[in-house]
Amino acid sequence: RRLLYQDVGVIGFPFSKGQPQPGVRSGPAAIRNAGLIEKIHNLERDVKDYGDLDFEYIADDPPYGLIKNPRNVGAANKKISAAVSNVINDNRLCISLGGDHAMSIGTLHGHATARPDMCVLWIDAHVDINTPLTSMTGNIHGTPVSFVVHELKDYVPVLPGFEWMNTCIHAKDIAFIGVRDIDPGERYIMEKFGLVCYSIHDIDHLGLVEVLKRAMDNVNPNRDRPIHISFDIDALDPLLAQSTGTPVYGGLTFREGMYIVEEVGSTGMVTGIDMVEVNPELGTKFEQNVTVNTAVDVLTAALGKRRHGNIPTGYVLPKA
Ligand code: NNH
Ligand code: MN
Ligand code: MN
Repeated sequence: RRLLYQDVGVIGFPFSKGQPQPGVRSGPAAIRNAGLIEKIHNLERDVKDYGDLDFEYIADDPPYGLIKNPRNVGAANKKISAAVSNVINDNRLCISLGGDHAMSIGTLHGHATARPDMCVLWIDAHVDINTPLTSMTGNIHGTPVSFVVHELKDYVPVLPGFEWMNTCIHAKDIAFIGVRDIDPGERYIMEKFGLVCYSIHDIDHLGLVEVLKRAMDNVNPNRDRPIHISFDIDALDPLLAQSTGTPVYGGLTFREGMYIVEEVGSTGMVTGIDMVEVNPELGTKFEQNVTVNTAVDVLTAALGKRRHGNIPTGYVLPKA
């Protein structure tokens, strides 16, 4: 299958202001230390490491209603958006390493700036579509989708720090998979705007093969649009991803997670991937290793590593 972008760019966003646990800042370093760049290189794809963005700290950042750190999160996402569109404009598939999920305001905005025809698969235990006014926690990582969907524009106030921002996708351009923890306001928004959501219940009922086929038919019926996969590690079961801020029991198995990214990756249309909410400071050392290694496995599978094996190029079969 021809790939829309053969070459890969990796960029790290050591960012934690969208939720209260600072350790998620170490996600990009842990994922790199587990050998991500080398493993992508081994897939015979050119890979460029753009390094980590650093974010200036805004000391005077009082909450907006319940919402914490609006200026820090807004300013960081402005930089994230520019960084992601820069990678994609270099004709590279952009891998964004997080960092908490608030950074996907910027990754989606930047991706849509470079590729306005892109669509989104949001793989998460949560739907992250609280508005700043429905959020019960005040953590922006529970709200990123509300900032980017055109149809929600009238329901999302312009937070301090977000003046630069505009909405960039339609409600019909995003599908959620793996959901099992949704707030009342989020459920209401999903119904009102007809957002497509496949919960863990749907996977139990229909099977993942059917769920993924339906999700792709919803957002990308002709398989001709660039795809952004926003992968929250908490989509996976806590057995695999205990080192994350809000684990929820009964998640995707390792095999289900791998199947999703292998299948979507094999369309050749993936142009952006977020790997978020990996917090290498939570859990035991064993749990940290399992979580980080699973994140790397998901990313390499999305880029073409196949469990049935990849045909080696230039292989010479030794003759007897
Ligand atoms: N829905 C909750 C909130 O808005 C939890 C969100 N937590 C996440 N999202 N990890 O992926 O705060
Ligand atoms: Mn999330
Ligand atoms: Mn989540």
